[in-house]
Amino acid sequence: MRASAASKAESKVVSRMSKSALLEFRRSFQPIGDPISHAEFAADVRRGLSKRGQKELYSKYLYDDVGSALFDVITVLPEYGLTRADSRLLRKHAGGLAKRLDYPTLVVELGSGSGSKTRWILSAIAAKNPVTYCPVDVSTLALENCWRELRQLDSVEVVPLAQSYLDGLRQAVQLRPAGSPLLVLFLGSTLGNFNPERAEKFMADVREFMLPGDAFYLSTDLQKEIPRLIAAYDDTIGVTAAFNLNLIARINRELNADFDLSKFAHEARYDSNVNRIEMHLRSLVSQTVAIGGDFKIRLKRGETIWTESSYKFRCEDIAGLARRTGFSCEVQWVDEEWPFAQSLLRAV
Ligand code: AVJ
Repeated sequence: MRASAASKAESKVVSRMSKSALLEFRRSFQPIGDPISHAEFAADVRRGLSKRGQKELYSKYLYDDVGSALFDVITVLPEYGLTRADSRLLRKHAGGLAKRLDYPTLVVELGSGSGSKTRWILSAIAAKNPVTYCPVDVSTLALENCWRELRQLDSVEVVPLAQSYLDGLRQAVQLRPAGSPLLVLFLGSTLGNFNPERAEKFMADVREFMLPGDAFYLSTDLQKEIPRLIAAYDDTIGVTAAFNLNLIARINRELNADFDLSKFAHEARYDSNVNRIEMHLRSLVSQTVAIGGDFKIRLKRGETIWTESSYKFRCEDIAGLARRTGFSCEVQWVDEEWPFAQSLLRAV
């Protein structure tokens, strides 16, 4: 079947661990993996900032420890309805979901962050069966918070993976007991950070690691009134601005750059042709920035660096995406207060 891509990807794993070795990590916080190399970060920053047209930085780099902590603050802002909608839906449907999926013994969460939403589904499963939970995240601080929080649940074994999504998933599926179902969680509408082609490729890649009957539980933010969306990404006390600016502060810290943060402004805009929020950092003056001693970029006054896209979906978009990537959409739930969907996709 779909083994070719999976085994090709497999060869990239540097250190593979046996199941018993993996489970040994449970006593102290010792995440497996090393998410992003310094060299890769440096190369991506150079490439993105030397583009001749729109300059660009990958949104995954927003989430160092500082960025992840700022994102945790964003999730409790009144303007940012996504996380509360996600939690409400999970809380409401956790019991039904656990039962429908027949109490999976392995739950993998891609981009767990501090894992606060996941408590509901894990405890619903663990009430019936012991479960291994593998949170995958590039922020070790977020992972540690997640581990500390969720390891307290009875019958839940937490195995934190500090890796990119697909590397983490590849590692995690090795823990699946033969013949038992797998649940993969991708919450928070993180799929919306990928452009449509990448989102589809990502879903197909995830599918490669799954078997027919396994479940993929996906959260996505839905299209809604534009002013509401803009407010969610440009809050009045400036937390999202700090979250965005932290990206260039991180480049200063880690790549020895000299971005002057006071010469940049956070900007959130909505492109209604493609239904996405974009975050940018706008250069307030004409300026030159040095990165790491041997690399300089010039920014015109008013020019922007594009730092994130957050696509907004319709329910039927998700069902279509599922169908094209080897899943069927079994149920969909939508929050009443903040249009937001959770979809249960079944690997076919
Ligand atoms: C964590 C990716 C879901 O796109 O809404 C929040 C990140 N960016 N505010 C999103 C984010 C600005 C967030 N996700």
